[in-house]
Amino acid sequence: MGYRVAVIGATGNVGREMLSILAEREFPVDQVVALASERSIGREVSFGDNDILRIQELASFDFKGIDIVLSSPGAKVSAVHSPRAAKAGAVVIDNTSHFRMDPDVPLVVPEVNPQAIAQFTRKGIIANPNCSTIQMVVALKPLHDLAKIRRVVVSTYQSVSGGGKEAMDELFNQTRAVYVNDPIVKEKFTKQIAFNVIPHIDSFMDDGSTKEEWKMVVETKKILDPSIKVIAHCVRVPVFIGHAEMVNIEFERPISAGEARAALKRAPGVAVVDHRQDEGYVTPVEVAGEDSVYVSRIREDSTIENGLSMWVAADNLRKGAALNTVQIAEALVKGGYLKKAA
Ligand code: 2RA
Repeated sequence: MGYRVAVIGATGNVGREMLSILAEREFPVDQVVALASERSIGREVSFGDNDILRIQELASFDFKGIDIVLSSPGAKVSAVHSPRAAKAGAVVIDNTSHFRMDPDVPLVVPEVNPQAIAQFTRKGIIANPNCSTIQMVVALKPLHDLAKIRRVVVSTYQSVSGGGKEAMDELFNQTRAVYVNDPIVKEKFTKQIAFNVIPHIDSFMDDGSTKEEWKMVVETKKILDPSIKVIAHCVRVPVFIGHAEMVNIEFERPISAGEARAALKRAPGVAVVDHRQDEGYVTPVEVAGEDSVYVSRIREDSTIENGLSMWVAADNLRKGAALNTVQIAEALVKGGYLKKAA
């Protein structure tokens, strides 16, 4: 016997991945409901290899009797429906930016701050961090435990799937257009994304940073340690799935590349592939479909005291989104936080 689970945004990139990971990891379910907006009604999505779920309308869905909600629609939709589901008695794991910085909502990466899960009782909601933050903090945590991080400078190389299905289509269509000499059509991205890179993800803030960059700063502080200083540079690249990050770290005490490599090898959720030779590192194309956060190119930075650099790559739809939400659900079950399955 298992739990009754609802997935909000079930037709999106992350929603479909949530359904597939729930099935793949054999999450104990009695019933799975796939919810989306009115325009998706009648569509079907797969749950595992054998089950097909018909999309139900989110707006009119009654959450009574649902134990867990995994939610990944737009932030405005979550703002309305996640509290509605929590009020009906479900525990909501929300993948939008809406609740992440709410002091009464824990922001959780199970390998980093599992203890925060217990705070879900305040609002019945747990927030899933932004994809680029998740993979970075999984790799930073074992290093912070080793030598206390003072400052992080991160540059991201983010795939278009982070922007949704339309963004993936735009990369595909523009790439094709370049080859057949058709006009480049821009809808989702502000500049051409095919054969280009764009230093702009999400809206601009007053200080000149983008919201994506701001998220990496404030979320890292909330999850890992408020004393860590972070500056982020977030860049969209013409890759379909898999985000990569070049992370430069300043510690309180010296730490060798060897010590860092050993700590990362022991860390949960991390895979180290770091051979100083051709192919001795991992790229986004290779991490698509994988669960781990891959760390490569670990080296000391002699330009600052106690400095280290590393390359971090992960599947943004899995560990950066759907997998992390399912892992939170698993932690809720393991921690005895949910009503015992009937
Ligand atoms: C992106 N951060 O890659 C988003 C997805 N959560 O655009």
